[in-house]
Amino acid sequence: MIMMTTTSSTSSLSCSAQRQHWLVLLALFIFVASVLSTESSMPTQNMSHKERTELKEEAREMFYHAYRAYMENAYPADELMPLSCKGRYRGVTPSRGDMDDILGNFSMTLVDTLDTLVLLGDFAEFEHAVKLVIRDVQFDSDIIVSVFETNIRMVGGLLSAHILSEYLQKQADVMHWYKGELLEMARELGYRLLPAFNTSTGIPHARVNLRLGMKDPQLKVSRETCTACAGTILLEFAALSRLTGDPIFEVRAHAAMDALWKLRHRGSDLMGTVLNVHSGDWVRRDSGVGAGIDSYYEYLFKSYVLLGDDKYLARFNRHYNAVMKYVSEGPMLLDVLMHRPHAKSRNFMDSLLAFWPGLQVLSGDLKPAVQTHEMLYQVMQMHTLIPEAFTVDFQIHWGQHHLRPEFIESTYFLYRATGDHHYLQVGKRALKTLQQYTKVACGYAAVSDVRTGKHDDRMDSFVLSETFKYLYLLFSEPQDLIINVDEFVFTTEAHLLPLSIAQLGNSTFSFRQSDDHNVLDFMRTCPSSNKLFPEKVRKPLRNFITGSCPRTTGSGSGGKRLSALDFQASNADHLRAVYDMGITMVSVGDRSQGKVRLFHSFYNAKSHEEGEMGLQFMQEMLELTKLQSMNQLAQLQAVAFALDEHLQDWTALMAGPSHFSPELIGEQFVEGDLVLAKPIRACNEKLTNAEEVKGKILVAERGDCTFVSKARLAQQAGATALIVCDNVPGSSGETQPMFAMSGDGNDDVLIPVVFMYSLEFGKLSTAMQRRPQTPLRVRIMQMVEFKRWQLAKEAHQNETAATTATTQKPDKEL
Ligand code: DMJ
Repeated sequence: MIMMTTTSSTSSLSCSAQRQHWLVLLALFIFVASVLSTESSMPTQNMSHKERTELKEEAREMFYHAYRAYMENAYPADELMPLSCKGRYRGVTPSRGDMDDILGNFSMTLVDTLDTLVLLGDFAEFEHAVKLVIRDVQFDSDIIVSVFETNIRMVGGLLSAHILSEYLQKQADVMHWYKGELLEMARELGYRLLPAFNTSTGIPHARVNLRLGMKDPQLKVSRETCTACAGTILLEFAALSRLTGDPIFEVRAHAAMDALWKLRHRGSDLMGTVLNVHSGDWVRRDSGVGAGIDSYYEYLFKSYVLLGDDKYLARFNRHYNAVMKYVSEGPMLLDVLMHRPHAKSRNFMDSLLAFWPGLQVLSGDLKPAVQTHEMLYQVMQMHTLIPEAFTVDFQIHWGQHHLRPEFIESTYFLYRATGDHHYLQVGKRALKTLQQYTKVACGYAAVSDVRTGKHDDRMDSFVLSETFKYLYLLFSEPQDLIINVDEFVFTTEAHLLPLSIAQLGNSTFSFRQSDDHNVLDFMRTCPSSNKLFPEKVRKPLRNFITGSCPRTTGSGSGGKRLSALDFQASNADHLRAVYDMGITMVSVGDRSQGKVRLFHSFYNAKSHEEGEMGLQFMQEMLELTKLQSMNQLAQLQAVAFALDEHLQDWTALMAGPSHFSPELIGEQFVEGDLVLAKPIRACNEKLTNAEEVKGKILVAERGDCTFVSKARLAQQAGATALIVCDNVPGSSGETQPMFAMSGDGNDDVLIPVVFMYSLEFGKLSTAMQRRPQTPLRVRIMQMVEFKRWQLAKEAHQNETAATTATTQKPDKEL
């Protein structure tokens, strides 16, 4: 019998690009191991009907708290500024640069919010709000806006409100006065966006002037747009054409999609993120599923669902296969270069990609959806709120949190697909976290850095149109809702477009299969459009999200052997395969430490063949564990100090490195006296003891500002290194994963910077207090080097002792 123990209690640390490959491998492995140790592997507690109803009502209250704050303090502005408690107006409120291109002084938050009111069953407020929009909103403004944002928030908002107004007229016998005014407004706005489509490729410009079209002199130089910006038009424009009978919108949107498709890399089938609308040249060739491209994929798939055109499914499937081949790395999704897809182009993920599991659920590929969602959930638990971007070892890359909906959206779709109450529990946690950390007196405020929890004066319109809508839907039962959401497609801004739109017909294009799509391409994929007739797919979402692609095989005699690297502890098939191979898993010690012991026995294996496979699996696991600990040790830093006055006897405390400071490699070390920063958080403009700091190693406490800003202050004061100690009492590297501190992308910090948890730092601090008159001398180095140094010292002492022993006669005969 083979027995081994592995652990997930330490996390990988990243200091250099060369290590990226290992990091990916390691992060995957750690993820797998940690899945065993977290609540996700435990049977989820079912949520009672009572609790679910309470949470639904809490989601409703959250919506109203934000909605009222906007209506009472900001309307008719586009957005509420929740800290100043007033409206944000374009051209009036100080500009935030390009970010303000979403604002058109057209009461965006109210328009974006209309259909949420219907889902909440508040027909009176919906009717009132529709009247306000018809009365107050106008588009004839000399303002440059983003085509993409105006389309998804305004055109989409107006269209779904129009559809629901007509629906309520029939179903609830209200709003009899309504005569299609919102549809007319959507048509007008659509026309104002159309000049952006006059490019040689047909791919729309990123921005347009609402009054002057592309004649605005500022737009003369306009060239670049993002893939998502150009590829997230079709749902709204098709609905607009079908509802108004005016084909122009749908024609333009199809043309843009066709032009984009032609720009894919013919070898990899991947797309970049930024392109030139005139030449069609790629400006950024990074290819992932997050910022810059996200909703392009979403609209390919949903265009097929809404419009029934096979070519969009074929295109989606081609891209999807490419993404799963090159971008997907276990549960992670990492950008590659479209023309060199085997090379990762960045080592972090952005929070926008959290929509991807939701899309995978809709397309029927449930397993990877569950995995990526689980990873995101762990990132959320680690940082309280999902940061705008995080590294492959799940550290913060960009610390903002904009109250985005994507993670909750995926949670909702996963719950609908699986019925697993785990997703209700995840939703509950997300809801409570928003309540605790983002609720302010005047609405909900984004967070400028999840490390400090500091609020930002912004509440984007998608908070009301998406975040709270998906939260409410998650906890609702079908009978709570006036409409059957399964009969609708959710746009990327969560606006509802009915599947019946396809029946309105289309006079703009034929359903002919275009030549560049090989039918076999999508027969090989899952779901296969060969088996799924479009009408069937357009039926209730539930019907097409129950299956999942056979992405992994078990160990059964005919199947491929499950390797340790592929093993996913959250995958029931894998657990069964491992069991059949004669391997038993037992959690040891505290589950939170994630220690799992694996036993292998031929007697327990289903067959001799599977027993052999089990043996191989155990050997691979051992190799992985070895790699894991070697890698961790190599990157772990040590803060060493002498236990005696003669600097003979040294001990080392565990510390973590940073992504933004030079790495101490091999025999390199920094030695110096310790000095505490004044003030201890080192966030002010200057240290009050800057003179004393020169030439010493500074100690600062975590909190109030970023790690890198503390480092800059230390460097400015002339410190030779910085130790940041944790601000959470009792934390320790023995029980928590060590991590590498993230920076802000700049490389101006030239002194080494390390992080210590509280218990380890406590030991250092005790040593300092023991000899208050003499400064404590420490050495910062790689932990592995410290160990080597100690071994060499011991060997030397032994040698000396041996030499002495041969030259001196012992006092006693031994
Ligand atoms: C929303 O406006 C839409 O979901 C868009 O597709 C992506 N960004 C925001 C939410 O994060």
